[in-house]
Amino acid sequence: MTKARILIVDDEISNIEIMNALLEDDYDVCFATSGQQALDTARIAQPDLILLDVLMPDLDGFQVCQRLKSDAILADIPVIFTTGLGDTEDEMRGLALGAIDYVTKPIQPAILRARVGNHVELKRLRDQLAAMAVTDALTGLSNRRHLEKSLEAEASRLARTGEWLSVAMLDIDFFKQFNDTYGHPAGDRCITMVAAALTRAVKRAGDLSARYGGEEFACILSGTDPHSAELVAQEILLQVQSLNIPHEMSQISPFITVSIGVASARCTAGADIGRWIAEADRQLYSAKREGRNRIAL
Ligand code: GH3
Ligand code: MG
Ligand code: MG
Ligand code: MG
Repeated sequence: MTKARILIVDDEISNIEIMNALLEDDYDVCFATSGQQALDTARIAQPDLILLDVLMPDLDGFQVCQRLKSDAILADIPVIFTTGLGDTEDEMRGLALGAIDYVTKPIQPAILRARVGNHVELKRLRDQLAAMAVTDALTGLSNRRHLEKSLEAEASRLARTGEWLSVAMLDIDFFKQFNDTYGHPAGDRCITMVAAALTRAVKRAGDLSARYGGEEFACILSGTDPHSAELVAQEILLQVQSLNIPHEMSQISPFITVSIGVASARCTAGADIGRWIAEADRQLYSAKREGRNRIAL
């Protein structure tokens, strides 16, 4: 397991040294000695936890916390205030700003380590949960919900420039017979291999592949016009064919194949993502009807 990263923010070097000595064996520690430097470093280092001094010249810890919490990229990083300010008001203010904990100086080594340990563990579990919520467990691809959310975000992003967006839907051919012939566990392995083939074919930044249902997949091809989408779909067909997964009961090939439907449209403000999904699905149905192992668009 990689070490969690902790950002220590304090305008007094001696405080940083004390905390670093307590944490450096177990964590990947980085530092900042001012509020502004803390914000810059947080953005670059993406720490798992921030130990934040309150009293600092210029931007103080409360202001830094406020800015962290109102920044979408940084808001989820847990913040523990470390401060000489011991009174309840200050502690309440810190917690109200979204800090997860508050420890007072002088630092009690065992307490600092225990609290840091607890919050790092919670952060790790939270990250795991967030990843699971968007991932298909069998294939490791995105799940359907994540694909739909991403499609919505991508379509509205591209609407500003009116760019093309294409969606490819694919479905494994004669998969019922595959399961019947080789068994359900082999079917699962086949689905996983097709997912890997898909990942090899769909790899541009902004693209996304998902398991849409049982043996159905969907891809977002961002900024991709119909011609380029067809090229990607051809690459998917090739990648799946070259898996050479035997399928003796397929009516069209000795190996596993897929059929692909592609929908392309220029993005416009407020466009419903259903139009891509429904059209790709219609085209997929055409590809099946026209003989399978092919693309319809
Ligand atoms: P077509 O060429 O028309 O697509 O024929 P098909 O047999 O593939 O038909 P369809 O797409 O309707 O069949 C889906 C089959 O996929 C039915 C189901 O048993 C199987 N399946 C769905 N999800 C899973 C899964 O997670 N694992 C396995 N092993 N099989 C699955
Ligand atoms: Mg200070
Ligand atoms: Mg199907
Ligand atoms: Mg099928």
